[in-house]
Amino acid sequence: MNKQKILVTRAIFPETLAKLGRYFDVESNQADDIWTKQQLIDKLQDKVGAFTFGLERIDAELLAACPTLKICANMTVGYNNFDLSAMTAAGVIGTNAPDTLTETTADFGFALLMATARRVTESEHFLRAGKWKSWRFDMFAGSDVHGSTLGIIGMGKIGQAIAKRGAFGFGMKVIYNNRSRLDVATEAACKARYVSKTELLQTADHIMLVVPYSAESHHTIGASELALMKPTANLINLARGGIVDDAALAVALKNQQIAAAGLDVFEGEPSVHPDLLTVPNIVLTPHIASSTVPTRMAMANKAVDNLVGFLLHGRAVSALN
Ligand code: 8YV
Repeated sequence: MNKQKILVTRAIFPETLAKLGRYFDVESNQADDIWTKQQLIDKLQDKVGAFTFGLERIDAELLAACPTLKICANMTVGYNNFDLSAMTAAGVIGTNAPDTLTETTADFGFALLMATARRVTESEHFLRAGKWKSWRFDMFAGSDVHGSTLGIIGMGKIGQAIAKRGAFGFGMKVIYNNRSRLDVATEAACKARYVSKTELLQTADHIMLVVPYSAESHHTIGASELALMKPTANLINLARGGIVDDAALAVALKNQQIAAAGLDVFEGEPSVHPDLLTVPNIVLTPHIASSTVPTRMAMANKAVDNLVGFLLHGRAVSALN
């Protein structure tokens, strides 16, 4: 029997392609070309499945042009690239990769928080530029992490893993805001206290954003929220571009309205707002929070399991619709 045809839209581990090749006739993109929407549509013409990376907009227009498509399997947790209602209407399922990157992303949240609070990249640039001539009492004096107040906006699995690191690893007071309050046992396990968004903005020393992107969470942090933050506070975004109004953040950083920011995600990435590149009190990374080899491998394996589960056995392991 002929194998079913699938498309892998970007470069991936050779092991992942080998695994997929056991079950499917695979067209891959190891050159890692960035396709236009029309190129993606053309490549999907005879395919029943797509291995996707959270970067390809799967909407009504694409679905109407790809009648053979049955499943799009993101190797990511976030799935704001899927128009799920259009997919459901077209009879196409979307899957994501839950429970593969929680701890790795929480680790990175702390990497960004530590680097931001302790001005790691700013001081490294200074050193590399040959500007370090002598010791000075306030050289790159930052803010403490231990014992401070950590405010988490978005208390899903990653938020909870960050809360535990803060409370138990760094002795931080953890407050959080979420669409719905956690049950008492989960709050106790994270040693976290529910507060209003306003209280969180006004009292946290470090604010960590881990909410999924949606129309509702667009610009969760804009000029008015930044105005509520302490002038000594740090803001960390490892959720999605668009959760923060990057232009407003650049102004707040420039005016030292807040102390510093650590950003792994950007509005319109891979483009970065030019003003964010010129302020010194910022740590910038290119959307790498989940990027360790074992975690990226686990994410890829989950997408494989979804494609195999659905196309060969009629059941995806983590269907979204
Ligand atoms: C991905 C992520 O690397 O899984 C997610 O939601 O944010 C990251 O792990 C990213 O989505 C790639 O597009």
